[in-house]
Amino acid sequence: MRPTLLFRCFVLAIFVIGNAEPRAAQSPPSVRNPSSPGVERVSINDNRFAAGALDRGSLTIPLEVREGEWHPDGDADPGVVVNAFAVEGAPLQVPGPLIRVIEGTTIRATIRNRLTEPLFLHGFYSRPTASAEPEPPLVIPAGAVRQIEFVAGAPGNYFYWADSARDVSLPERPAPDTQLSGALVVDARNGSTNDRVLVMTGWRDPRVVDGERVTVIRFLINGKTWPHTERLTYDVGDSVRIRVLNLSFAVHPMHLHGFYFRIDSRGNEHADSTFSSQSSPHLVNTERLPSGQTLSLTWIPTRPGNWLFHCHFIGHTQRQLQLDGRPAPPPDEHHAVNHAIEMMAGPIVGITVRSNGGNAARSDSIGRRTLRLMARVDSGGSDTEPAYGFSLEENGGALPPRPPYLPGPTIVLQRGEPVSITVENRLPEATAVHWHGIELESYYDGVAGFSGNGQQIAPAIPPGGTFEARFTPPRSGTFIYHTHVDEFRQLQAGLSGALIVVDSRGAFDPSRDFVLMVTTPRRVADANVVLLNGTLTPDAREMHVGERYRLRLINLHTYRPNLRMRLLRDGRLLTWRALAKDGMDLPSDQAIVGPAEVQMGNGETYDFEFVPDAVGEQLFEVRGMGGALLVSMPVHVTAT
Ligand SMILES: [Cu+2]
Repeated sequence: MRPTLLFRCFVLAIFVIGNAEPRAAQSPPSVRNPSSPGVERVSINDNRFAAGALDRGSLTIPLEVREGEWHPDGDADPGVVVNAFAVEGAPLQVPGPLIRVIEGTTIRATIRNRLTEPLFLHGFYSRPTASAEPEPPLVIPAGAVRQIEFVAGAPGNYFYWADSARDVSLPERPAPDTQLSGALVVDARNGSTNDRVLVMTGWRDPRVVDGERVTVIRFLINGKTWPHTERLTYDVGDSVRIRVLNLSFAVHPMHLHGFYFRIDSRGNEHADSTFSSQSSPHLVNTERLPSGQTLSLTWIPTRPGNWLFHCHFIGHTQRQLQLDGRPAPPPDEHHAVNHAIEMMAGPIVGITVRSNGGNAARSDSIGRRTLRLMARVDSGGSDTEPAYGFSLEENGGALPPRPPYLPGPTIVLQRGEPVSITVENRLPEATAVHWHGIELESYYDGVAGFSGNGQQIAPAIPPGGTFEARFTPPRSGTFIYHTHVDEFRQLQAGLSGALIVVDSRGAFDPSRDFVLMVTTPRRVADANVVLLNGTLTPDAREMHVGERYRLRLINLHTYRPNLRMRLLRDGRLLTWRALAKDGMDLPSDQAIVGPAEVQMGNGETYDFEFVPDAVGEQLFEVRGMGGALLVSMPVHVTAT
């Protein structure tokens, strides 16, 4: 194992913890080896089948809570003891049994508490609630059983959850209670049930290993971590419908590779808002999903291949400590070939889209604009905190020709113009580049060891190697290019940049087009601030009164999913007009003027139009959770 891995595990423990401190472990870790004799195994619930018995408008569902051994990684890997729900007499399930009924159905549930502590049960009530708040929990003493009857109200994605011993909020539950969660889906009378329900949970266990305090963390989708999560399979042209419920303790900005998806609803435990079919579509490729929130999405895959749907909080998708607190085992020597399977973990779903027999789009290199993107070692790095960066070459000389290579050069492409970008790896380690937000063929998508189709899978680029990516960007907007190999390390080292697509190449004017990209500082010592366009101290920019400026905001930080970007004068927010989200132009009813502030998860981009109306000093600032100022950039506004 490289020394950097151990160091990174320590760093990760700092950065993947959510906003609520878990209770310290009172007892030795409850980690069990596979197949501990006499211990009940928890089964994985893929949420495809509703639990309970339906009869003439009533659902009868007998539930109980017991203790069992759950295997969040592979089935042959160690497990941990957790409390979980089961249909009475049936195996325990993580996530809990799916309760799914048509609106108006009466739900008759019994819940038996087989734990030795009282159970606090949340979520068994009609929606919407009278108070517009979640209803208080039902307390079930140890060993007791309770009956609950309620009518499933408004259609939507809801959930139930519980904790034992003492009642805390959903994100504050201690490790053994984190999997006491299940989906409660209420379908409209005429609604389609041809969809998938993905319940995201989290598990974290603080403990002391070899005298050091560590926190072991897992983020799951339907009870498993990548690569053990279910692989979803569709055909080109299918209508993919997915309901995502974040019942974990952290924010997950969920990113789909290669396509936009339509957000159809957003909700929480007690309320859901379905966007009207009359309103304009909400099209994104990344949606920030805080703890306790839900969404429904629709997506029609039009290109075959392997695609990822994953959390873009990179700390969550990095390999974690083993369940007992020891460092993750070293990756196989061939991980450069098998990167996606070996080097990623956590809340990731792989989606295979099968070709429907039509010819795949051809991508020969005739008539393509040719660029060369070089991943290079930058100045000022160290073994534990490497400094990497990109330089860009077209028709000869590279920009920049020598260090520093931070920030990554902005790549400006023209909509509809075929491009070939050869990525050349001059690093001492493997890498690959993902074209984040670009609608392209899977093989060029940049997830080493995963992107591609059938037997043709894109490899990582070994040191000294190259990979040619070919695509034709179909729309103008603000996108990102970044490494998709060993991302926590390589992104922090500097391997990212802005990818701007414009209607015509001359349309990009850096004096009016402001790319404002936030990334992680290279040194952990700078972790209380962030980089804006590659620097902690950005130079002032100039604007003129009455002119139109396009602000292209990008959050590509590895672990700050709550950044607030603001534009102020004299301490007061200015106003701007929303133009685009994730590179997709907003329909006119969403392209509205509002206060110049936006909250951004990792992997999101937003475009705003700003017209200064007075001379003076303005400030663009980036703040974190709790309002801490992370970086700021002065803007001088002068007369035209
Ligand atoms: Cu996440």
